[in-house]
Amino acid sequence: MKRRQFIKALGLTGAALYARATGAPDAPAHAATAVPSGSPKRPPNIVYIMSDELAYYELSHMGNAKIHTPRIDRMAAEGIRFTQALAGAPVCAPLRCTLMTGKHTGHASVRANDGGTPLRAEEQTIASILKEIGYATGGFGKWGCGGRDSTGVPEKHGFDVFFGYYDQVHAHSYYPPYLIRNSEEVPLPGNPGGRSGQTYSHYVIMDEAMTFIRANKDRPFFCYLPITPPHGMYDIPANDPAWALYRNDEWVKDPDVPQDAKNYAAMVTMVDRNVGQVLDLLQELGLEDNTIVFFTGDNGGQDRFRSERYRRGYFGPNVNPRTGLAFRGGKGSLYEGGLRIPFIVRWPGRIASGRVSDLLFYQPDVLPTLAELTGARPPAGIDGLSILPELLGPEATNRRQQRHQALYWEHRSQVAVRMDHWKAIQPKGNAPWELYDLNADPGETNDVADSHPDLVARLKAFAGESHVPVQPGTFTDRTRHERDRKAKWGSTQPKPTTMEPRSTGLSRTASTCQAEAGSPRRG
Ligand SMILES: [Ca+2]
Repeated sequence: MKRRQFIKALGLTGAALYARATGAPDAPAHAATAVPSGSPKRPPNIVYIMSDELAYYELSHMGNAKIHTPRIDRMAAEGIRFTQALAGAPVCAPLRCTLMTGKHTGHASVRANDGGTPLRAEEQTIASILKEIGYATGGFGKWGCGGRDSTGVPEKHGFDVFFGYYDQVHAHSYYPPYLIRNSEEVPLPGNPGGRSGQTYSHYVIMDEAMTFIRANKDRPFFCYLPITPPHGMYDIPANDPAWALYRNDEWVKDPDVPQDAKNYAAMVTMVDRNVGQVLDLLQELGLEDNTIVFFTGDNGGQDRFRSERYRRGYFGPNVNPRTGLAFRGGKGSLYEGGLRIPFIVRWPGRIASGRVSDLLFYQPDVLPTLAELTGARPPAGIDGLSILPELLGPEATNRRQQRHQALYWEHRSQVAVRMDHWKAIQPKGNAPWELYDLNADPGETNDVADSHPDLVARLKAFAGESHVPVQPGTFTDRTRHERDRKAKWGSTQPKPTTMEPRSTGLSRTASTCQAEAGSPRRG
């Protein structure tokens, strides 16, 4: 009997075998279907890179003519790219909650985007279920599911280590006086907060992530990278290698283009380099074939750097550069512009290269996917569905891909339901429900609710069943959380009324200091 058949016969996943070998808790019997083809020496490592705000059409392979993303383009060519991956919420904190817990926003404990609302103490996360079966678990970047001294801190939700920002307002600055590691402050030398300093926080965060991967190369690990670039403030060092890719670009030399827009593009290219660093490290360590790597955005794109000429933003985050077709809305909206995200997965030998999938799914589906992949036990009562059959193929998973009956979102006074190609949305409280056929009308311009009253009634009923009143976690003391929020501008300094633009080494003429960058939308 081949090893693969043997594993199947035992009904064990690689993680279960690993767990038995190490004395970690056994994987549950229900999780017996997910043995990837081949014979893994151990359950796969998982790297989940989530770039804050990077939009669906801001990648070169999606046709963006201004932004350079060679490594992400290559990753997409080597793996699978999804065209209908959706955020679980249109802003940072709630979507992180849906991602971590597998619940949609009608059940999530974090629905406010205030930066510190916590998960409840008993809630399980991707990290906690993987830790149970012996994974090393590390998070690096922006948490957003509970400030310090709350029930939501990452080290109480399965992370061996979480390094970066707990609070989203803290995360607006790349030069804060400190970052956080497992609720303790780690000083960053020479940083006053705001838009300049001596220690660029993102470099430190990426270094920690790479160190984590190296340190855990001999055991299964989950490396969660909810990195903050290109979220504003739009700052990147003048000597970052990303600028080299823009040296010959005419638009970067144009003094009429806001400096922040140039910085934004360079930040995306820095993220692109980071993706390459991770993939190169996995190759160097011989882990490529046993590591599944995700690269994704967090919420839908915001139409940044708008002008008379660029009404949907300078980089057109929600506009298909090849067709001109635009998603309606953007970050913060439950129209497609707020939800559509890039989503690429690469796993050499397990995921066929060059695939493009139109599977409709959203961030709550990631937890059950990783549970099925590893044999971890998903919590009861989640809303997500595993997409592992779509990723690995039905033969590797012994089952066909299930589809959602419907997907659900709520955000502030907006509510939306997606069923196959139909999208019902109530854009604000007490407004009439609208209905769009996304196959015929991906831009959501033609409300057909009046023609389909029965369908609207069904989707409204689904929305009604999907919502329960929010129950967030709690703080024992908000002092340190409030300190983190002030650290955006330095822990002792008041918020300045004007800002100095940062130079980039390429153009010193544009001094636009946009209100958007000064007080970025939360999350
Ligand atoms: Ca975001």
